[in-house]
Formats: sequence, C-alpha cells, structure tokens
Amino acid sequence: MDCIFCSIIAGEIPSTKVWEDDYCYAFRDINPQAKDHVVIVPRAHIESADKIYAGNSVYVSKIFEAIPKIAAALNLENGYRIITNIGEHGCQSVKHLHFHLLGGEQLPEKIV
Ligand code: DGP
Repeated sequence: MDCIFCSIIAGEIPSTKVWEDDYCYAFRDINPQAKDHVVIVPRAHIESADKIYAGNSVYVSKIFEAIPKIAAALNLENGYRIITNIGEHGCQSVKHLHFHLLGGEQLPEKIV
C-alpha cells in the first residue's frame, strides 16, 4: 500500500519522533502551523475518522490516552488544539487517520 504515514511508521521515510507506543506514532509536521505541530497516527492503516468502528476504535482511545502525555512532554500546560481532517470537504490530504496537535503559543481564533 502506498501510504506516506505507513512509510513514516515503518521508518522508511525519516521523521522527527515525539512519541510512540504500541498503538500510535507521533512526529513533527513537515509544514508546521504552530510552534508545536505534531501529527499523531495509529500504527494500523485506517483511512480517516470516518472509518472508525468497534473493531478498530481501540486505536482512537489509545491515541487520546497518549495525547496528555505528548502534551506534557512538550510542556503544553497552557493548552493546545486537536484537529482531524476528514475527506475532501474536510481537506484531508493524507488518507491515513491522523490527529494534529497544535500548541506552544497562543493559537489563532478557532473555527468552532
Ligand atoms: P491533512 O491535511 O490533515 O491530511 O494533514 C497532513 C499533514 O501531514 C500535513 O500537515 C503535512 C503532513 N505531512 C505530509 N507528509 C509529511 C511527511 O512526509 N513528513 C511529515 N513530517 N509530515 C508530513
């Protein structure tokens, strides 16, 4: 399967690792939109948050267990933002489920 994030997880494409465990891998975004911009991906290839079901939702719960640890490692005690883009209207460019963690500075006005 030709997937950039699967290749990053496999170490075939270099990345700046921030966190990893049995369920997820987190690395710095190549095009940061904030001082700290981390992409958190499940080790399993799941297309997007629209493809979550009972059989794979453990990856999502494990990622959300990891998020406070990643935030603590980055000293984001003043807060941060988590975003996931889904499909064409959501402007998802990489078709492997991922959560953007943005922080490290005051973020711009939120959409919602
Ligand atoms: P999205 O637009 O939500 O699908 O976000 C995909 C993100 O992935 C985008 O912010 C840039 C990042 N990205 C794409 N390719 C690479 C890569 O090869 N390395 C790293 N570090 N980030 C990448």
